[in-house]
Amino acid sequence: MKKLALVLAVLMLFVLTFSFAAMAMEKKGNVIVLKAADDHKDGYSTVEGLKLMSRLVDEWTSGRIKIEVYPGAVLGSEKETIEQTQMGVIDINRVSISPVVSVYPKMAVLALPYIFASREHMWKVLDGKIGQNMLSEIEKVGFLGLAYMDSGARSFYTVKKPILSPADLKGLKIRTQKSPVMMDMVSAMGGKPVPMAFEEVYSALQTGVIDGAENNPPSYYETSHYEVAKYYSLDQHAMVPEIVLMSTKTWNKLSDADKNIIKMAAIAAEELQKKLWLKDENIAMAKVKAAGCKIYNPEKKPFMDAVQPVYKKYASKYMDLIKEIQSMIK
Ligand code: GTR
Repeated sequence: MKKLALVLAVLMLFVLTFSFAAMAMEKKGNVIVLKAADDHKDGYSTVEGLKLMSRLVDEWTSGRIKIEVYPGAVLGSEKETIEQTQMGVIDINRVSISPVVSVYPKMAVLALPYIFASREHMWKVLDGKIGQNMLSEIEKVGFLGLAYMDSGARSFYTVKKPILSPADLKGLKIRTQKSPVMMDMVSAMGGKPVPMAFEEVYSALQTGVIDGAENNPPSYYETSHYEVAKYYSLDQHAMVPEIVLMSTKTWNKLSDADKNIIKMAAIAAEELQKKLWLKDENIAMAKVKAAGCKIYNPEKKPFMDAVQPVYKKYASKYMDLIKEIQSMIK
């Protein structure tokens, strides 16, 4: 009996693996159809980037490769879509680097609090050897990176009182992305991290399940979190880049010429998104101010001091990398 169960389980695993592999890179006649996921809504800069990528690939392959863009987390929440990209169920996926850390721990260095001194510093690292090597190194875990996108800086927003220093976070339940490094950061500052899917945050803020969350201005605005958490403290604790992932299962089935086209289109998407980002940040800040949100600019030093334990934790493995990133500030 036990043997039969084992045989059945192995058979099931085989069928599942086979069908997932078959799912990667769907073909409709001679046309290759790729699914691209994003947890932001239509109109958000990252989605606009993916849509440009789709148009360019269509044009450059004369309609031989189509990229269907699915915004609004319709293919699943960020963590789920990362897993589905590893399995090849989703071909292309634009995500924040924070949750990628769970499957590729080295990426934590790019999500560390205050690791980047400015947007220029961040892009110098991403466009340089460190960032570019990581795009291909992550292939080990089932996807490669095609391009990065901008996500500005993340800051805290809360329902009942503003966060003016780490002491104000004491005892507060703060939603984090499903990411060890973001949870470590909130704990180090004295808050209680509550990992939760992006789509669940609005109602969690509304019902008091959490006291606050943290994100960049365009996300704070797009999700309407500003309606329920009106105190926005620009401590700018993390500039976490975003990444466009491509399943290796799909990638390996493409010709070199098609790989090149997809890579070039992703780079064009990155360029567009970076431009849109700057505009969207200003629009979001203006909108939330007009809606009556209270904006604060707390002194950053106490927040920087508070996150030192996070550096200690990651330094044991990635000290050289951290030092190299820090040496690129100027
Ligand atoms: C945003 C990011 C999303 C998601 C979200 C979150 O800044 O663009 O992909 O990671 O944060 O906090 O879950």
